[in-house]
Amino acid sequence: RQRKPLVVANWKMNGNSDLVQQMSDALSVLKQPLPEILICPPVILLTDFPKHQNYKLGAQNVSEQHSGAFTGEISADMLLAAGASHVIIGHSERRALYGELDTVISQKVKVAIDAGLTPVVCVGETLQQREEEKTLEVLARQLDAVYAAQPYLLARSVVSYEPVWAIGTGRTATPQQAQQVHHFIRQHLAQYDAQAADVLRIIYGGSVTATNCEALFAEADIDGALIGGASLKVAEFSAICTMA
Ligand code: G2H
Repeated sequence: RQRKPLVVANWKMNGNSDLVQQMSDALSVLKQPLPEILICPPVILLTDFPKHQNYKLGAQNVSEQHSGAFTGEISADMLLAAGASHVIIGHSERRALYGELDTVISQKVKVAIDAGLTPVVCVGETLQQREEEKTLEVLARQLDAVYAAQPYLLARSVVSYEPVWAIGTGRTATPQQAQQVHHFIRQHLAQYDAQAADVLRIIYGGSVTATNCEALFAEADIDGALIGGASLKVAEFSAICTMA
């Protein structure tokens, strides 16, 4: 495979320093070859992780501002200083629950990359949009918002496809459904930078488990997974990493 698989743990608003220790210990004994592994805990836990491990660290959000009077926000530079190399941007929970629009998501991607963080840019359609056969249109809009005006950002990004109807619901897209969308995303982005689109990691998120991950990873355009619920279970997350 030309693209190294990437497995991302999105702890969301869960976890504590005990889980940090347990997860770190479990991952440290996994045998090679491993995928690239990225843990995204709540930011306050970032500095609890031991340094120089076989995984990287990321945040789940970042401010679109550099510094200043923005109460409650955390900047890209602060994330870097806390040990993060990556940041999840535009997760559907940020879009739906915190009103993040395409414009702010686009700014966040630019600010993250300018600071030296790799963004994991999340896109995905709701159930209603899928049923109205608007999936590809919605994805194109979400992707264009980030890359149309700033195509150079593509070469520094990871994209995550997360159908909203599959998140935390136990309902996964079938490997074929996901592959179809991943292929569309790669083709769509090729108009901005064909070479970058070819090597872009496009990972899948939405109720991924140790049981369903292998079939997803077997698809040509699925380069890994973004895992929520199952990433809090040390044994299951470790197992998923060994299968990627
Ligand atoms: C999608 C996913 C991880 P879960 O949000 O980002 O969560 O695996 O719990 O569906």
